[in-house]
Amino acid sequence: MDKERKRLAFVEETFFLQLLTVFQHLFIVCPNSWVNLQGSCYKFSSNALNWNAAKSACKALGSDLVVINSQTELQALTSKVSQTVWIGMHRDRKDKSRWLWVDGSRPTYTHWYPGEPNGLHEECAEMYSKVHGCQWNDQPCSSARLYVCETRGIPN
Ligand code: MMA
Ligand code: CA
Repeated sequence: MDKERKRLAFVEETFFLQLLTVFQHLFIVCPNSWVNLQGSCYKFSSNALNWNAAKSACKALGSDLVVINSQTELQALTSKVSQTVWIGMHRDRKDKSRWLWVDGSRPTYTHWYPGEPNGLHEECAEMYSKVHGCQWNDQPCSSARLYVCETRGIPN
């Protein structure tokens, strides 16, 4: 009986956590001029900067360049991206054939444009606009681009 009670408690907890995941955007508040998408807050810049300056600009706002973890997240962003933007992915300085997100994680989900990445001297990743399916390109970090910052929301 005790075993059954524990099983039910587990089912209940799992169900509750899933509900929370689905509705977390309702419990998250984003700062003014940030967009709330599925529990994260995104800011679409109106100025173009090189990749490092873009990263610093996000840091100054208490965020970082966007980390895109899934197709779901990419699809949520798609309608907002009308020009090419920097995203928070760069080549690993220790092994230029590998990529890293700004949070230190290795990309699992990627969305490269056909034929990309194609340049070992193109060490930063940009995301093309929605008309190009928001696919990604490796690009010299010195290029000036709009950028997208991401931060976790403040619990409501
Ligand atoms: C540019 C540059 C590259 C990209 C190609 C695609 C000419 O170089 O943006 O990173 O791979 O275009 O044609
Ligand atoms: Ca490229």
